[in-house]
Amino acid sequence: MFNQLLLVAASLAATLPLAIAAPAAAAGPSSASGNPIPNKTTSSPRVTHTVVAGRPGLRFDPENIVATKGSIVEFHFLPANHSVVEAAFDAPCVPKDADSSFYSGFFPVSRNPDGSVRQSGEVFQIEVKDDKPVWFYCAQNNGQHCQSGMVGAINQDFNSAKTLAAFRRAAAGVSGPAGVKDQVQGGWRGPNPNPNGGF
Ligand SMILES: [Cu+2]
Repeated sequence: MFNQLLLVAASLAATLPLAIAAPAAAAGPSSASGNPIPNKTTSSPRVTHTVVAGRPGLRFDPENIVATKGSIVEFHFLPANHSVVEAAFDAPCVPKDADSSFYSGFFPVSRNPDGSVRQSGEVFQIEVKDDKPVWFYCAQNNGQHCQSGMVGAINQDFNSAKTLAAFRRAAAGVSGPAGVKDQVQGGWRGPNPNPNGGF
């Protein structure tokens, strides 16, 4: 009887440490194999906002863009020959006087043989640098695109008087031709990565 109790105690003593050790051992490999945090610090992919210039008519579509800092605005160009130029709010149809302001150059593109609309094989991309409003227009003077309302805004402040509607009204009153920069700047002009974007 006494020997049997000893045996039970001995077997308990033998199994208990194992029972306690098991969870620790199970926890060991996962912490030791270490997946140290990277999943939580990986930055999310950039958001790209597609804007089509020239559809419908003399418009950017969309013409009001809300974009966070670091995201990309990618302009696609329809026939016949549009452009995008950054302006200051108080001077629509005039290139913004800043080295960092953007100017895309022109994108001549013809329609398909069957008359349907296609887009330029090139796009113009800009990076949104901060949360401040950005104003832009098309500098095509054949048809006075800027004065006709081919303007747009990124991150306009709806609580201020500086709205896209006010910018468009001011553009309509510009008497001279719309201006351009000397060269493409402030963004990236290159092959269209998404020829169906915006369609
Ligand atoms: Cu235009």
